Amino acid sequence: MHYSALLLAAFPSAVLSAVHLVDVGESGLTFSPSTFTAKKGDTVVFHLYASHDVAQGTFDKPCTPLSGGFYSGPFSGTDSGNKKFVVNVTSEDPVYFYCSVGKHCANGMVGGMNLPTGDKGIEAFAAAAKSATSSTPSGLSGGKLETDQELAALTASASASASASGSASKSASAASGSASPSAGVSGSSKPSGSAAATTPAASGSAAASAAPKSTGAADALVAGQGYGVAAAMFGVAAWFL
Ligand SMILES: [Cu+2]
Repeated sequence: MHYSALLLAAFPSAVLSAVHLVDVGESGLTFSPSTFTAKKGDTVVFHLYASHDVAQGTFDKPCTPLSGGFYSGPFSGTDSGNKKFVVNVTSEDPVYFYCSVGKHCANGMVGGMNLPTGDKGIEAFAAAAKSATSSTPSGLSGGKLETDQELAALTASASASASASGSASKSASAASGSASPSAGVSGSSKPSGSAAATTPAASGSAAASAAPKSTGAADALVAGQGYGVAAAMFGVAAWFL
């Protein structure tokens, strides 16, 4: 079960964007989930486990990085796996990704977002990867590494600037519209506060969800919208991990 799907089910009316959590190598050579559907404006959080990484590839060259695509950087550069690689979804085109470590890709450590079924689907991608040699991108790109603490701070700042400006979903759509649609994702990860908190009390409860307890989050989800909700949701989702 996808945490974001869980949250969407719990708060259907308030949620306009979602956070998709993907475990990278938590139990063997897998992305979990290996495929998922995401909408423009959503956020993908790759939770890295030792000693894996995640790189955006292409169907035609399964274990080779896509030029301009995302890469988490090597696991050794991610604070012993405490960090999470956060990627913004800027189009709904198919995105293929793989682990660039050793022969993980050839051995099935591949995944995808918004993949079609059939001959460009995940099974076909994994099959094509079997005979491929992995190459690793040169360095982190297309997203940001965040600790849990940074993600919590991000949630709090989103709610704070939302209550200061009062205008909201505009900046979320502007941010997601500015990225290259071909890569499907962008590296501009820090949301500059786009929640439309309706009352000062609402921003207070959003900030509460950043703390390691989840009780205040429901109020924040109801009161907010747009990216602020995604950020508030992240506070909740992170807590489940
Ligand atoms: Cu791996």
